[in-house]
Amino acid sequence: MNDGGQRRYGPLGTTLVIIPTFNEAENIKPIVGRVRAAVPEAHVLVADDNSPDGTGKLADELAEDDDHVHVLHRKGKEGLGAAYLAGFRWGLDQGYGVLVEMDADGSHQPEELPRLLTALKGADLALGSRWVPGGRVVNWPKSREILSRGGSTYSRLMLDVPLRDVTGGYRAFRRETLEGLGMEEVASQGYCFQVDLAWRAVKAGFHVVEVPITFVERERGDSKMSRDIVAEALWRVTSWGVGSRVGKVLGRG
Ligand SMILES: Nc1nc2c(ncn2[C@@H]2O[C@H](COP(=O)(O)OP(=O)(O)O)[C@@H](O)[C@H]2O)c(=O)[nH]1
Ligand SMILES: [Mg+2]
Repeated sequence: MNDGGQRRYGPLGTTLVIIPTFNEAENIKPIVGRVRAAVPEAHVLVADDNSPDGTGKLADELAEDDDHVHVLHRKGKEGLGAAYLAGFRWGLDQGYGVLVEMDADGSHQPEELPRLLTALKGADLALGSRWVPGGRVVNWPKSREILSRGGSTYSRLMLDVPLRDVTGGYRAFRRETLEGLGMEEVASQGYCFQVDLAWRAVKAGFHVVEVPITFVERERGDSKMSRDIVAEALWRVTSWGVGSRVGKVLGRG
């Protein structure tokens, strides 16, 4: 990772906030409204996996009334990672300069987005971080906190990634960063998708900064977190870590 000290960063360009949804009918209108109020110049893309609860239709209603709101209808539930990749591709094709990841459930507060974008002015990627000084979590059971902190620490040690919150999903990318990290090869889902992208950005030499955020546990709807998502992250991170160590020993580091 370079320190960014010598780099000159170009202007940010227009921001697209990508919100992946699966069964977020109670959350979609409030979250889109909050993004539009917090950063009025930004556009929003809802990437919905054909939610049975009608989230996609509610998003269409928002898009009808607001030319800054767009909807990507996907055929079925394929996981968070696939929804983001499709959203990124859509945003890059449309020419957006900044692509933001944000959950629909209010955990990532739109009111904190201006701080992420300010940090991105001097970086390639800004990560909203719960585990740097000033970052925190509200209403999380201790078990989730232990899992999240443990997952970040394990990933940091396995992958040599100098970041405190590697699994977080509130992030702002410059378009050049997404274009330069080999997005086409990303196959991981869930938390692992976030680790994968952060690790790729660090390996590609991009300047990654962490911005403290207050993460608020969802009040409405259900979490899609599952044992499978945790298991996927554990095995992938372990195999990447072992693979990269073996590569270094063989001189291919
Ligand atoms: N499009 C799409 N969105 C998903 C999928 N799984 C989760 N999400 C969304 O990803 C965001 C984070 O998921 P969430 O259930 O809150 O996970 P948690 O915060 O780790 O408990 C929410 O906006 C979900 O609606 C999926 O398979 N497809
Ligand atoms: Mg959530």
